[in-house]
Amino acid sequence: SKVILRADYQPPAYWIDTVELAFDLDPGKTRVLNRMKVRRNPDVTAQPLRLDGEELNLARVLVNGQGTSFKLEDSQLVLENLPEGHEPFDLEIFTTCAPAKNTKLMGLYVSNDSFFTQCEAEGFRRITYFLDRPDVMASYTVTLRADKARYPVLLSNGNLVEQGALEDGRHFAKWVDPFRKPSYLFALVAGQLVCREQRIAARNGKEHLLQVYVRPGDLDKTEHAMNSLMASVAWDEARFKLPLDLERFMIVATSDFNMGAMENKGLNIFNTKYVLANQATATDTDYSNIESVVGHEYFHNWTGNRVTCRDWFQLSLKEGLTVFRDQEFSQDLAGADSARAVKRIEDVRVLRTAQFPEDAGPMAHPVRPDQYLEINNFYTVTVYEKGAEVVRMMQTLVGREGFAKGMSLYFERHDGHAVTCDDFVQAIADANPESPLAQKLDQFKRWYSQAGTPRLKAAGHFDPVSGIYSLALSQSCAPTPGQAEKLPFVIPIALGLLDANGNELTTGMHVLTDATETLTFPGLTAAPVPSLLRGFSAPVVLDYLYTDTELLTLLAHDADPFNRWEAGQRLATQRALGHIRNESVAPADIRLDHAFIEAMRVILRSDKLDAAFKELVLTLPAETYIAEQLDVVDPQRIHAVREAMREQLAQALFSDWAWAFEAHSENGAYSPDAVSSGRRALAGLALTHLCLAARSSGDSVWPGKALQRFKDASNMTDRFNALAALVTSGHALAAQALQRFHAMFKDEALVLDKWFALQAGAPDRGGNILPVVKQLMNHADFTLRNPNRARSVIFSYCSGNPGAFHRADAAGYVYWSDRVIELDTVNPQVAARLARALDRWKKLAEPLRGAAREAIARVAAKPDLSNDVREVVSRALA
Ligand code: HT7
Ligand code: ZN
Repeated sequence: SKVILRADYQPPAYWIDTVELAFDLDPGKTRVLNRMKVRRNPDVTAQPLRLDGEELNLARVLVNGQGTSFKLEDSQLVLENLPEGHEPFDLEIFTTCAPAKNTKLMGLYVSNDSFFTQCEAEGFRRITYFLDRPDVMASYTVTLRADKARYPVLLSNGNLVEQGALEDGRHFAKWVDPFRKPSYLFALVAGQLVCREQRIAARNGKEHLLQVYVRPGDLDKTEHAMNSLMASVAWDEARFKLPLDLERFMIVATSDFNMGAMENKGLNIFNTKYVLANQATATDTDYSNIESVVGHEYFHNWTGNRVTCRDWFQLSLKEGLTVFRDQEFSQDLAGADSARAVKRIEDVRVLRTAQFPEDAGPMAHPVRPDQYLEINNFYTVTVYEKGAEVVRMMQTLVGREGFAKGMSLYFERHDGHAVTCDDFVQAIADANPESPLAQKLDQFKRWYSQAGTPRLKAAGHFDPVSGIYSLALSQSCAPTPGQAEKLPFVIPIALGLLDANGNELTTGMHVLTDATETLTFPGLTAAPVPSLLRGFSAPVVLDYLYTDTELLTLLAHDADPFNRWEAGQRLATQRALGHIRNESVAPADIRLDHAFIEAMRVILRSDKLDAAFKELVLTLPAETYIAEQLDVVDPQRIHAVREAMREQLAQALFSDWAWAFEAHSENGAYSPDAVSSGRRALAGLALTHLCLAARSSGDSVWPGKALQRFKDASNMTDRFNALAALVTSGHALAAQALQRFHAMFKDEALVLDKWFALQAGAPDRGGNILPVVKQLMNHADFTLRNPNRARSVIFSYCSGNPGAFHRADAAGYVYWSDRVIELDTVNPQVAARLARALDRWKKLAEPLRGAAREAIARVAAKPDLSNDVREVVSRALA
């Protein structure tokens, strides 16, 4: 295992034109016959053919029907005596593998007695020997054979061309994919599945068959996924003129899956979490995640599948672009401007709480990384979410129409090919030659090559004599691993100026390209309030020393809803930081000022704002976000201060919360639309605060109401919010509610995940959570082998509950290292994600810092670690 460098890219020495795969599916020993047409790449000097393969048993290799000599070297099958010249030759390879033993869930594996595959990024080599790299695109024909009673459904990519019975109760199905594809998009599924079907007609009148496959019993949870798929097809046609290019498009759900979903051509495979929903089992958040993941995978059909990546360093070519597309899709579906803004705020919240820390930590890497040891470690928030922000900036710089034109040019140029991030930016720029993107193209590309979050400093000065307001801007970017010096970025800054009464004086867009620039605004009579980086127009940290008065003006009046929310977050963050730093005041004695509380009350009571927006404003910044604003971090203090602030808001706004709860609780028919889900979210937040207030007052009215609501709720959102209100407020009624919840949903795996996660993520009171987590792991329903279940307990504690995890006695860290080591033997990908929980250990206050280092060193000292975990822990210690 060695580090792979982007700079070392070489085109393949051979091309594989066609692949005929025949599977005899058996959980213990599956036989795979792989017949390929291979030819030398005329552009590359002659060399042996090196095929990738992992955990395969090789039985036979034939070249043009004849046996041939071969070597097995470092997980590669090396063939030296191949026909000369550039004519295609037949290569036949027969191997077996053991799907039932495959706990890594990469390649071919068994889940609930069905077969599934996961080939991205390098899983196809666990199925057969192959040039397992995305720039080798081939045409696939696949024959599946299996026991008919046990595996009645046999699926692969493309179209079903033949099926029938075989001897001994077996049957077969033959699938032909009309599109050439890289091996990572190969898929097969076999098992006892049922499906919801929908026939649709495209704009050109062509018919398509859409199918969502699930286990028998789950069919009543497929309507929303199907609706989301139909909406995705319609949206891509309407917004980008990109049609569905297949007669048949299938989604299959499995409960054992490393990630969210996979865009295999015509046969998407999904984690059940992103397919199954009905009002009794899924929350509004689940509904909205399903919509965006179904959209995301569908949109990959063009951005990823029709045009794919030349190599894995270009991953953001498909992922950043496709996240951008799914974000736009969800915004467009949300409808009203205010609902779009809510979605934007949610996306930025993810970026700032997850990606900004990544960009400041040991795993920081450019959107287009330069090196990796294990590519699975680079399916990151940087490649995905920051990548999406980079695409969004392109749209901002060329305009919405210009961007659509650029997309068309991109497909005109590259359809059917494996290309690079540069090719994408070039197409968008070439379609918009007058745009600031085209004019600053090379500089813009630094967003792909330089890691780290830029800091944008802004300082205003008003000269009452000349009436000129000047805004001095400067940008910088801290060093990241391997990149000491950074050059200036192209930063689009959407801005507005408000007068002291909140009236908008001017708005505009400035594209900052130099390290420092000063903007001037003449003709003013008083110092304005600047509203900067509206809509979060660039993924940067904005440093502007806002006064409370300015922030209160923005919170009350800014025409840009994002910056309205942002002003509220800044007010809260400033207060939290002040209290965290002032160690002479115990969290219990913290007092929030009148101005802040009143501003929050006004938002909560507003008759102009949507409930969803209010919920976002009234939610305090996350603990991880607050931690990023500090040089030295004491997670327990951050937690205590944030909790104290919540309790204060709970008490000070008690009657307002009570009003909010009553006014937003309704018992009409359930619908997951933006307005209804916003109302439920606000009612849920209100109930949490009412239970928190009861905590200090000792009053049991609201906890009693929460329990009643928990029992009576007609949908999972209300039920779960009520349960969470009891659990997070630490009320005695929580125990019976939890017990009842488990009894109600004992057969619903995804609901049990919520039950586990809620307890592992609950606020720590006197160190009680770690013992709870250990108990949960002993629960009959717990298993380390199922990634969703492992995440629901272990990740909810180690990554989702900093106040409980960072214990002074270091027991949280010992638990973490034990789990990383244990998980690594089962599923290295999941283990490596868990390993990232201590990424930011260097910021921790002593003695936590030393204890965390020791725990990481303990993992690193383990021999035989996977590349996945090895890469994460060695970077952390570097
Ligand atoms: N493109 C998909 C990535 C993915 C994946 C990667 C590594 C290991 C397992 C995986 N499952 C899915 C998901 C996506 O971005 O759409
Ligand atoms: Zn994706």
